[in-house]
Amino acid sequence: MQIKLINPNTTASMTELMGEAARAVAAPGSEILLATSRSGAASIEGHYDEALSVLGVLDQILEGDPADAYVIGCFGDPGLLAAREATSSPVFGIAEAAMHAATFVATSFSVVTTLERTRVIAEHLVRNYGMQDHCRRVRATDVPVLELDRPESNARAVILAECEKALREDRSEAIVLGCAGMADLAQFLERELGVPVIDGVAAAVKFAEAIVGMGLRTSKAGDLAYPLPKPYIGKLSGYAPARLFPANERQRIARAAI
Ligand code: 2AL
Repeated sequence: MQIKLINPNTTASMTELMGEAARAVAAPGSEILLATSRSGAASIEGHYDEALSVLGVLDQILEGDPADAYVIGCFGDPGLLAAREATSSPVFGIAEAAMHAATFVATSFSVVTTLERTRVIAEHLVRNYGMQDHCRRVRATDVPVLELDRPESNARAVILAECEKALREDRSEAIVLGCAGMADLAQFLERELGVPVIDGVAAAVKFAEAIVGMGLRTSKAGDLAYPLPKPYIGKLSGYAPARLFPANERQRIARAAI
């Protein structure tokens, strides 16, 4: 199966880092296709960055042959529900996947994320995903996303110290990593901390394999149906559902018939 891993930020080295984490856990029959957004911010660290990243994510879903599943590799899960509308292939956000994975191996977890200003984004997701009973706290480290990508930075030590505080002060039993750029830290942190440390990229890939393996697709019976055809104007006229979705669906039907 083909799983397309989309980095909603435009930093290609971060896509490669996520790709390594994805391929390390992927089953032999899974092909991980890497895609870096071609529009938007170098790193996503706030509501504005995040809102503007959604078009780049949708571009990656709408172009080319459909993948069997998509993973949105940013902890804000930008555009997750819009992406689920745009395709019937299952779409996974790394925050949603990581939080669900954590509940299978611990009754409580803490999220350790990047900047203080992004903490509220993760807190909103905790509520949206009904994880309030499991997530003890979302902790910020004030490590900027692009620092995670610099080998000489002290990000690793700062994140480890915050995880240790989480276990001590929150009494959490697992850590959810709150940024795709932390994907390469999971094993190191797990060794140091002695509790499950969940990277959402790996979790999302494994959930994708499971859901596709079960033959499940996104329901088109309700709010996740293809967007209603209507005119869009201005810069976004090319995104008009009337233009995109009939063609997209024909492509899918043709592919399914092969
Ligand atoms: C992220 C992430 O995963 N990628 C990015 O650019 N920003 N999330 C975060 N909390 O900083």
